[in-house]
Amino acid sequence: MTPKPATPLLDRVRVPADLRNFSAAQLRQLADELRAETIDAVSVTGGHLGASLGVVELTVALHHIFDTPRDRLIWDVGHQAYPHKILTGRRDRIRTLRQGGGLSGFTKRSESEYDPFGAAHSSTSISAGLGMAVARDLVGDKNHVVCVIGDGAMSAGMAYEAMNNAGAMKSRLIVVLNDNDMSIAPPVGAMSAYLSRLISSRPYQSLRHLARDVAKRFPRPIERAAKRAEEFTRGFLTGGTLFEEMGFYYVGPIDGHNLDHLLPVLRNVREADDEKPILVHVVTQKGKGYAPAEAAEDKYHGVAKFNVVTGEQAKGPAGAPPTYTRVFANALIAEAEKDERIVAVTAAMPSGTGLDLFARRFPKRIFDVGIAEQHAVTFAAGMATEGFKPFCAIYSTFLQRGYDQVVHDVAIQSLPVRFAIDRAGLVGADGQTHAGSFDTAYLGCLPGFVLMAAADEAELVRMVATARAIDDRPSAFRYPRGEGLGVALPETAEPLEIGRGRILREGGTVAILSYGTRLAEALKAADDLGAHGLSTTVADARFAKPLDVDLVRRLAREHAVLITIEEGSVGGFSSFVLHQLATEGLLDHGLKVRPMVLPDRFQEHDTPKAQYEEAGLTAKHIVATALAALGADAAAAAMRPARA
Ligand SMILES: Cc1ncc(C[n+]2csc(CCOP(=O)(O)OP(=O)(O)O)c2C)c(N)n1
Repeated sequence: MTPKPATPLLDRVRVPADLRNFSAAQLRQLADELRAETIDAVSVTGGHLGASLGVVELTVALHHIFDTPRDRLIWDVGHQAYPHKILTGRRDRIRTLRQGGGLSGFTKRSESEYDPFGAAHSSTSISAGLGMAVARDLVGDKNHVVCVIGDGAMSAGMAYEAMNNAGAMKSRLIVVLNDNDMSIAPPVGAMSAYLSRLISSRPYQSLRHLARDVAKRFPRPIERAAKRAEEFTRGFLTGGTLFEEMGFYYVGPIDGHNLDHLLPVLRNVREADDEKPILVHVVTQKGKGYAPAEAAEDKYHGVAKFNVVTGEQAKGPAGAPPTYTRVFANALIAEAEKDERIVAVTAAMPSGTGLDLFARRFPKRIFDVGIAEQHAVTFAAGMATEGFKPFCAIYSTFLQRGYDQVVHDVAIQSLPVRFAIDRAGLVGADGQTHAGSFDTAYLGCLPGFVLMAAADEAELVRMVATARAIDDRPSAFRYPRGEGLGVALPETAEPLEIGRGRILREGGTVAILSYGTRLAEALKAADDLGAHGLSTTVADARFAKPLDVDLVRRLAREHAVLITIEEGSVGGFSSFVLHQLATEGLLDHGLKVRPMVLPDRFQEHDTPKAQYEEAGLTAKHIVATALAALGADAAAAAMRPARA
């Protein structure tokens, strides 16, 4: 074990007020200690290390200059907020990050008054900050609002909507653009290219220039500025940036690891009382100060537990089955070999969705559109109108952002966009904000959609083939985070018959109709119920839409209890089954239907196992549901022969 780093100054900081009187030299040392503490903590918990290391100095500077929590500090995404958490009263729990019962991996209002806005999905900070600034103005308060947003997050529409609005408002707002020239993967798009040009055309300004530049712009320190202006060379050019055209004062670029630059600039920005938003362009390095992170291709965006000395990350068990993500990617590549009209679309998640593998094989047929799910969906719709077969791979949780585009641009026009919905269901350590709970509900209500859920990785392969074949309407298939079950994959992927489920086990009393990943638990439950003498049918619906109504009818007519189970919210598969049963009058004759869905609350982060337990979606819960439905007497009677 590596000895824990000595942290004499950090030990003195319980809340940011404790560092406000530190000298510049002390702040520099504090930053070093904070970096060491962050590395040490994340080596134990895993998490978003790279982004946090890139903002260590910025975090120290912001809390030194601004009066948090009265001044509002909003971290976009919130994945870079570990140093912020350490400085804001949460150091004692920092080694519980992302663990059950521990700190969230993102900012969260319920966790601390220093987190004025919760996040995890990107590009919300300027909107939220502007709302706070305008609210402040309405009540006549004077506090500052500071939003820190990454260059990757700047690729999303929301950021522009907010800047467009902010630039036209007479409200004081400070936006710190944390430009590390990285998203999770290298950033894409014209804005990214623009920022690179901006940086290369404006070398870091000297401290004297920065001070003058800032002073010159803001009326409040106008006298000082006037005095200073004489000290500086004439003809210094400022302005003309895109941000200025949008109504912001632009300050920068500034070396975000140099406190000697950050502190005076932020101090000046704080003093400016102009009724106008300010954008401070700060250049940082993702993974800064930890060699393995700096050297990693993704700058250690998200890591497992790791050895601090070697940087080696903990690996999963050897010989583990491939992840669903990888199975999807390989299946899509196989389909694309056969069909040159297949193209793939990702919204800044090439590695997360497995499409980096597709990109290696078909570099011209993959489109990374940036963190821009709305655009990704409509872009895919546009390609579909031209006869291409777009597979739009987006996590369930992030597709929420593109919902109107799914409805208006894809579904109403019945365009054959294929949605590959990764991370469907509970996701473990990333918690509430990343859980893929709602896609079946929010897509299932749309006319014409074909919806599938994979029960295992072999099913996923077939669903990719099925989606390719569906060329007259939109389709989606959902699959979970993590590894498959280890089942053999089909040599050739046969498309499924649309709207047909399958029966895996025939029984008499109880029917379990599973949609997606809980099928293995349903089979286990059937074994257990068998041991109780209850003969159980297990079926895999495969499709939520169109629903296999023949299968539903049969299960309803031939069993006393029908349990549906899915890894999704109410309003999804079970609701469609219940709707069908009610419509056909199949509930009128004593059938006991028990829908098992995710609980009607946002579940906290934890291990997946603990989350399933809490959700009540395990074999044990299915058995208990069946027995309770049958009633104590019936269940006891059913159990008797098993014991005899
Ligand atoms: C709407 C949405 N889509 C995708 C993601 C996944 N995601 C998390 S962080 C990240 C990259 C953010 O890049 P940047 O803003 O530059 O911050 P950095 O990690 O470089 O500090 C992405 C794509 C997300 N959080 N939200």
